[in-house]
Amino acid sequence: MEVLQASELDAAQLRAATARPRIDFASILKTVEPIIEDVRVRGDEAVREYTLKFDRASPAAVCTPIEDLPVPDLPEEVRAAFDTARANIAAFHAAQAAPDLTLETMPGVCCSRVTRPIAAVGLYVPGGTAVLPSSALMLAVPASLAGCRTIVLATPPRPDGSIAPEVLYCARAAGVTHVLAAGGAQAVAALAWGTASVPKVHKVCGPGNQYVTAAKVALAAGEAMVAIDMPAGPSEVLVVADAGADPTHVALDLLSQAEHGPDSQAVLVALPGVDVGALVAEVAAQCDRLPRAAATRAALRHSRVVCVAGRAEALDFVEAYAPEHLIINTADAGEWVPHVASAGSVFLGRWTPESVGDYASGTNHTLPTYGYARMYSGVSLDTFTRKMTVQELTRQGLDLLGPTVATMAAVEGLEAHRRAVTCRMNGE
Ligand code: HSO
Ligand code: ZN
Repeated sequence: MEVLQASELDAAQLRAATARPRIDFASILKTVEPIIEDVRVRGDEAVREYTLKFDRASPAAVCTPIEDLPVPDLPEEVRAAFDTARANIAAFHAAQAAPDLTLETMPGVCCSRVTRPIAAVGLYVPGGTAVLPSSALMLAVPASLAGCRTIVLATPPRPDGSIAPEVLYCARAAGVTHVLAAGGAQAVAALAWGTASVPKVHKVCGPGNQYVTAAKVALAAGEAMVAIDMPAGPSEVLVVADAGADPTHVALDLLSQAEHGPDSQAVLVALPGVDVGALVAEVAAQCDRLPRAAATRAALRHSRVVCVAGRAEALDFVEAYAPEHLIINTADAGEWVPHVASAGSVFLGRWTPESVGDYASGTNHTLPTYGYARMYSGVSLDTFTRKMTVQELTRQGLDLLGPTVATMAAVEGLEAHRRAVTCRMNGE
C-alpha cells in the first residue's frame, strides 16, 4: 500500500490519490453490443449458447418460475442466519415507505403524490468466485416489499446447470417469482428485452462485473425501454482511523473489501498518532492468512494510505473520494456524520465493521461505487417504486388559478392551452 501525506498533494496528485482503476468502457461495449442484439433476435436460444460458452453450463431451462424449482435443504444454522438478515433488511426497508401526500396549493387546487410499484423488475446476483445469497436478499426484499408483481432473479448457473441452493433459499424467502439461470450481458439483455421464457422487466438492478454494467448502461440508453438502478464499478472502502483504533480491526476491514476481487480498492485515512508502518504490516500479515490471499494482495497493490493532520483534512479527502463504504473508526465517530456529504453507506465507531452492513444489519449493500455516491443513492425501497402526481381543482379553484395559466399560455403562444381554461371559466 502506497503511503501519502494529504497536505503535500497538489491538485493532480489528489486526483491520482482518489482515482479508481480505469475501465475501458468503449472496448467492453464492443463485446457486449452484439450479445445484446443476438438475445433480442434469438431470445432463449442465444442465452443458452452464451451460457454454454461463458459459464460452461447447460441448465435444464433458461428461466423457471420459482415454485417449479427444488426447495433447498440447508443446515439449520445457515437458514437461521439468512432468516435474521432477511428480517432486519425487511424491517429497515419497510420503514422507508413514505406516506402519500396531499396539499392544497391554493383554495380549491388540490395536488397529491402517490407511490406505485414497478410492475416487473430484474435482479442481477453475480456468480463468479463467490456465491452471493446476501445480494439476493438485498435486492429481492425491497422489491417484494415495494409490491413488484414479477421479480426475476438472474444469476450464472453452476457447472452442473443448477442454481446455488443458498441463492435459491434467499430468493424464495424474499419473494422472487422467476429464476433466470444466466449471467453476464446475455442475462441483462434477456431481462430487458424479454424472451419466450424470461418475462420482460422495466428495471434491472444489482451489481455485476464490467460486462454486466456495460450491458445495463447500453440497454437503458437504447430501445429496450428499461431503466437501471445505477452504473457501477468495482467495490471499495475508505476507513478513517484514529490512534485508538485497533490495528487488527482496521486491517480486517480493509481486507474484507480487498478480498472481493483484484480490482477492489481499500483506502485508509490515518489521523495523527496512528502507527502507519505497523498498520501496513498488520494488513500484510492478515492478508497472508486469507484463503483468497492472491486476489486480495492484487487489490492491495492499488490501495493506499493517506495521512491527515485532523478531522477537517480527513473529511476533505472523504469528499474528494466519495466512497461506496465509509468506516469511521474514531472515538468521536458520531460527530462526523453531519459533515459527510458523499458516501454510499457509513459505519460508525469501534464496533461496526462493514461486514454487518454487507450481510445483516438491515441497510442495503447495493451501493454507488466509483465516485457515483456524489449523485446516486444505494438500492432502497424507492428503487422499486415510482411517484405519480394527481391534481383536482374545484370550480372556485379554476377561477382563482385560471388567469395565471391563461397568461402563461398566451406568453408561450399556445392558444388551445389558454382556451381550455378560459372556455371553462367563461362557461363557453
Ligand atoms: N461488499 C459488497 C457486498 C457483499 N459483501 C456481499 C459480502 N457479500 C459490496 O457492497
Ligand atoms: Zn463485502
